[in-house]
Amino acid sequence: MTGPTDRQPLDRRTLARALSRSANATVADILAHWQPPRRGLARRIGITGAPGTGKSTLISRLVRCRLAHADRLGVLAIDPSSPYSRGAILGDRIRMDDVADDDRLFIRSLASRGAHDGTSDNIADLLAVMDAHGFDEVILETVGVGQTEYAVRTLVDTVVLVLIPESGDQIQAMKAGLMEAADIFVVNKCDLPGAGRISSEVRAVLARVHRDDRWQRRVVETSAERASGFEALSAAIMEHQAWTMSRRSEQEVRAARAAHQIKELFSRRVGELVEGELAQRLDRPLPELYAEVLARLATERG
Ligand SMILES: Nc1nc2c(ncn2[C@@H]2O[C@H](COP(=O)(O)OP(=O)(O)O)[C@@H](O)[C@H]2O)c(=O)[nH]1
Ligand SMILES: [Mg+2]
Repeated sequence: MTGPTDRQPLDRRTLARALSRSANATVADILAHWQPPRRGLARRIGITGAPGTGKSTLISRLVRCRLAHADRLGVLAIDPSSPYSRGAILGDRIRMDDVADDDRLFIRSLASRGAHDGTSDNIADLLAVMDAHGFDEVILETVGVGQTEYAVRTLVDTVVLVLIPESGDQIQAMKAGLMEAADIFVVNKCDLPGAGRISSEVRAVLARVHRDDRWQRRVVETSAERASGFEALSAAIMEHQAWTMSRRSEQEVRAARAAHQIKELFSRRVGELVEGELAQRLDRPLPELYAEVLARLATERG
């Protein structure tokens, strides 16, 4: 998947502008600015978990390991509460000086429409922009609030769920579906007391929750404080990537991503109509409304 000779240098300003535009775009804007993927499939790694579990900090450490495997590495954080900037995660002591100036790395945090209610319906569009810019790998940070994990599952190849020693109650309450949605479980901040107990609890839950694809889910302990666990996490990601890629062709992955994006675009376009032009006319029988939405869509050109 790597091969630096066949691509143009990364145009950071164009990319940054395209991402900002897509974060707030209407469906018509997205279609008007669509660009084909520039190279082979980028590996997509989703890092999800509750706010404050240390995802941004973890990613700033993980990118050092991932740069060994990518000539062009992107990080997209759909979490405006701890934005990245060049050199630091804003509001955080932890610096990323030794990677922030690396030309192979592009980091951006964005507010996503709906990010707070966990729907984040335009993440697919943002990832498509990254594809158009020829990344080898994209790491996506999302706040895990239930719904997002399921959306993220279909958008990325590898889902990493970040937990911390204080997540005890969360694990008890965790839905089986959530445990199924993740491929790798990180017990982060393992410098804090109780990390070992959480790891065992996660392993116990995993032993009970069956997954029919038979991937052996990993539990990895990490700590930015102790600078430990990131190589192990990176290795687990590689293992899962190899495993998943050996089961799905590039064509199948592309088709799944396209299916997700087209469904999102239609759902949003219908939302735009229902909340816009049709808002005053919703008191009609459902079949009539449906027919009107169809008729309107039929007059549109993508
Ligand atoms: N003790 C400890 N604190 C950490 C660690 N990693 C991050 N933190 C702290 O946890 C807080 C939240 O981190 P952040 O990366 O913004 O979390 P996010 O909201 O999940 O992205 C910050 O104050 C970090 O300094 C760690 O490994 N150990
Ligand atoms: Mg964050």
